[in-house]
Amino acid sequence: MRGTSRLILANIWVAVLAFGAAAAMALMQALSRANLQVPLQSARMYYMSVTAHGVLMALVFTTFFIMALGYAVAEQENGEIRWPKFAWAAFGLGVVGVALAAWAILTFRASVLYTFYPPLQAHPAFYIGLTLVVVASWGWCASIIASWREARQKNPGKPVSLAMHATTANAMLWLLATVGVAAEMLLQLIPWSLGLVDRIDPLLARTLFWFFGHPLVYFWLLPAYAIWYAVIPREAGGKLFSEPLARMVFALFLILSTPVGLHHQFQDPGISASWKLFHTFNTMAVSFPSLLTAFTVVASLEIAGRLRGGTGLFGWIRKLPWGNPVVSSVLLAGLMFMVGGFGGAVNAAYTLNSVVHNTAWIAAHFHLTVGTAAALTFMGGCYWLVPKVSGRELELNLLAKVQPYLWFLGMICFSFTGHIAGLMGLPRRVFMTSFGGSPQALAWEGLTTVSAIGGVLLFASAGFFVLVMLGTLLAGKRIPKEPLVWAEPLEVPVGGFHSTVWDRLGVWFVVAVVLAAIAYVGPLYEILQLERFGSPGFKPF
Ligand code: HAS
Ligand code: CU
Repeated sequence: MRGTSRLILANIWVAVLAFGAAAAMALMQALSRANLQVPLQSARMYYMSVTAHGVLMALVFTTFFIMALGYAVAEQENGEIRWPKFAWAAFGLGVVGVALAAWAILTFRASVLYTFYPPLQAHPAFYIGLTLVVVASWGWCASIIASWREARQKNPGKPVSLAMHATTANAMLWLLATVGVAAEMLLQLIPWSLGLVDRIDPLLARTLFWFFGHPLVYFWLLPAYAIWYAVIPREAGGKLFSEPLARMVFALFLILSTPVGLHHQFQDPGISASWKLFHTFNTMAVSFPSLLTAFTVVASLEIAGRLRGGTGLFGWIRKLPWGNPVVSSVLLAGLMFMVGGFGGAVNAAYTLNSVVHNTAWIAAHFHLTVGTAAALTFMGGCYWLVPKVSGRELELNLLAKVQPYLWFLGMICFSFTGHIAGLMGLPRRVFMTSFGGSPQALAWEGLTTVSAIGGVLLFASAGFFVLVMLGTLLAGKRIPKEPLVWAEPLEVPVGGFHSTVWDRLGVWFVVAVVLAAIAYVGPLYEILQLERFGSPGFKPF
């Protein structure tokens, strides 16, 4: 097996194992929130579990899959990745980081949830571990950006593939985003958890966190979009509707992903309404490339459906290969994202946000976005990528076929009820929802029960995915390895201003840095002007 394939599969292994462990945690939580008895149930167990679930799913599964996909794209582009030894070292560092953080969480030393807001305080190993994962991901960024530069230098005047363009935009976005969390870790959380300082400023920490936390959601989304644009049209038997439009989408995400973080802090005091409004405008702007994606990807699917003999206004939808799990996972992920994206627009409106903030609505929102648009696409992406890279046939095909549908059904039960219960006032992140049998709690009892059924279906789906991956990686029938082949555009772009301007990612990165600075210098200045008392750490669980 060639070196890069090993590196890709090593990343996939970490992703799959983290996903399996996190899925088991989730089952317990869904049952607990429906007030059903689960073994070892307690608040302490619940908050440990929610932390493990959030960190392993949202930070470990995603990041390691994204790194695997990125290396595969870069290898396809140039025949090899740049700085492979360095990339291996980064992988090793990432694994050490995950092990440290997982140790702290599983030994009840870090029940601070995946947003690790102070003044909840964790063991230093948790913060240091996650910081190592971030540093490791910088190694990935360096290798990807160097590979992108090499591709451009080798073929001057010729654009890199759309998949490479998307991956590079994502690496740049990530470099900018992680500045926020690195500052929070190094200047605040790590010294405070080590006892070097005894107080912390939660508002400053939250602001640095969300500088990172919003672009983080696009760091998850962009690889999914890369698959939607560059893989799915071909897999479905069609062509990409417009390549220049797709290139523009990724550049727009690079520019607009960061100056929006305050939409997570609408309810925080100490930040003026005008800055919140500025971030609201930017949030609406960053929804635009997703609307473009809905248009372009659905148009590409329509081409596929019609080439397969579909007729009439909607007849093409039936003709799509719904039995191919690579395609069905994306079709179902996209359908759910239509709802999740709509919910995002609700969140982003200040007044509506005050209704839904910190309710079950938010957890429902992000299970449709990162939990389905991204995660389900990544599972479909594994079915597509792993056989090609490992030279092993996909095993347990039937399970793979059923798995996306189970996820879809499970998420409908889990998420739709979560949205409704959230509107009724059910808080997010509470461990029992009965509130001593209050009348309000009786009203959402039916909903949390359906949600728990959703949890069971999701757990089954997750189990199927893990089985398919283990079967394939360990015992799949040997087949020749295959290169990654990207979807062809309907019309080959003929160059010109619109086709090339979006390829200048270096320039767009600079624009992104400037815009992020404009959006954050003011609020940070305001926060630092406030009289600050700071808080000691709390470890309630
Ligand atoms: Fe969000 C909270 C606003 C998108 C993730 N979001 C969260 C949290 C997470 C998250 C994890 O403004 C919770 C954080 C926490 O723990 O506190 N979000 C938005 C907006 C968008 C959005 C405006 N979010 C995402 C994505 C995520 C994600 C993407 C992860 C991957 N979100 C918010 C706000 C909050 C928030 C506030 C804070 C709330 C609070 O108070 O705490 C937009 O980017 C959405 C744009 C999307 C669309 C949909 C386009 C539809 C497409 C589907 C095409 C269909 C196909 C299928 C391909 C406009 C592209 C075709 C099928 C056939 C059969 C034909
Ligand atoms: Cu956000």
